[in-house]
Amino acid sequence: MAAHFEIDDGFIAAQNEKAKTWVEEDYEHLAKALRRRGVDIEDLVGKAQSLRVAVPSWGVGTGGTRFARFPGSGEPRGIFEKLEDCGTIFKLVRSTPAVSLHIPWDKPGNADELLAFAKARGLNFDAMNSNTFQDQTGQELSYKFGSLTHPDRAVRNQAIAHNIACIELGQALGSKAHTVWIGDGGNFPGQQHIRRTLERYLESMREIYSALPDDWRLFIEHKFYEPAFYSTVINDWGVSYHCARELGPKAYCLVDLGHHPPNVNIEMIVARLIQFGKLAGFHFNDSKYGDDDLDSGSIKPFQLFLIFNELVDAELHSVPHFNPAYMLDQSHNVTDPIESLMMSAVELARGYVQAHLVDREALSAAQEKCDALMALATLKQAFTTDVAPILAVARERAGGAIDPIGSYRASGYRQRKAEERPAKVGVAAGIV
Ligand code: RM4
Ligand code: MN
Ligand code: MN
Repeated sequence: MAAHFEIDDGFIAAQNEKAKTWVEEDYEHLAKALRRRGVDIEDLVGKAQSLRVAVPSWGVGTGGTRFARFPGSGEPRGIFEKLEDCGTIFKLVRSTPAVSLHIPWDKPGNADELLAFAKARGLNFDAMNSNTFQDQTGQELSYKFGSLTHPDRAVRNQAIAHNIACIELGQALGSKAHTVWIGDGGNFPGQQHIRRTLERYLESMREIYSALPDDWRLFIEHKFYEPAFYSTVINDWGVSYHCARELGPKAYCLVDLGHHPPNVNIEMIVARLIQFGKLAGFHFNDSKYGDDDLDSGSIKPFQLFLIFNELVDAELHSVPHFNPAYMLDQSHNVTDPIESLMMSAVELARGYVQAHLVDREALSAAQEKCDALMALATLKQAFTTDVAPILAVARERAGGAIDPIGSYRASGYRQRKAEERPAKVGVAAGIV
């Protein structure tokens, strides 16, 4: 592959130089304010630097809706170009060294070559994702009426084999987890036998589970509707939890924020899964109506904070089996995906740092005294603290950008990619 444009570290440092004065001023001011609250700002910088968020390979392409997709210029045309963009995000925000692959969308011709390409950019591979919600060219049997739960055993076998192949590829790439999300479900009442489909799911998943290496985890992702509009087989966290328990200790429940009906209390679900030792991790995004796949923190930032509040509480209490994997799962239909993913990674770090700011003694005291107002006020104090200087300093010290989006725009990356990557006719990157 010919040399492709990359943002160099010197450019980021020069951009940072321009912003340094305000960052230092704001950082000092915040350090003083936090000191009054008994908080050492340096601890929070350390926390911000410790948060790791994986980027979905499919998120760097422009997404679309069932109505249309409006391609962006210079978008990646294959897995190597997707990794280039992931490398750029990582360079600027420093919290996203891992990439999650979707198979067969990202199936490499040669796994070693892909691994070397990723390594050269400081990237590694997070959870693998299988795709049995779509038919591929040349595929023998159709998933139109289901995959792991299809009435025909031959279709189920094909879907099982695909999942096992994903795990094998993941082993070659150094991944340690496999995520299964199926589109299986019904569009009409009566279309599917509700209990039987779940029995078939478990039977199929047992085979996949048995192909899992010892140090791997299997993530079950639930979703209450779509593409099936009446019922889905793994419709909510309760079903997911049941299946994870049935399968065994390597199976966990993954929470995609957009996979719940509007107004569901997601932080409650998170707390319960933590309590039961079965939280796999997250597909972060935000939503207003359904699986909108909007940017994290764009619609309900307080909800994002409340989720992190549960996560930090579990971290501080060293809850057994608590080892959540964080990933973004978003569809960028009208923004530059690189900008959205960077902003979202920053939003997660913001929620995480703010959750570390919660005065847990005060919160606990308010809870014990049944002081509802003070409990909320304690959370609000953390949530309303502007931690932007902490996040900026954390990035800068790690070699990233004080202002990731400003620096990205100033670098002209997208324009350069538009020249390097003339659009392919009919390219189908992004979420369908
Ligand atoms: C699904 C689900 C999966 C993702 C696909 C593309 O709604 O969120 O995690 O892999 O979309
Ligand atoms: Mn998801
Ligand atoms: Mn989804």
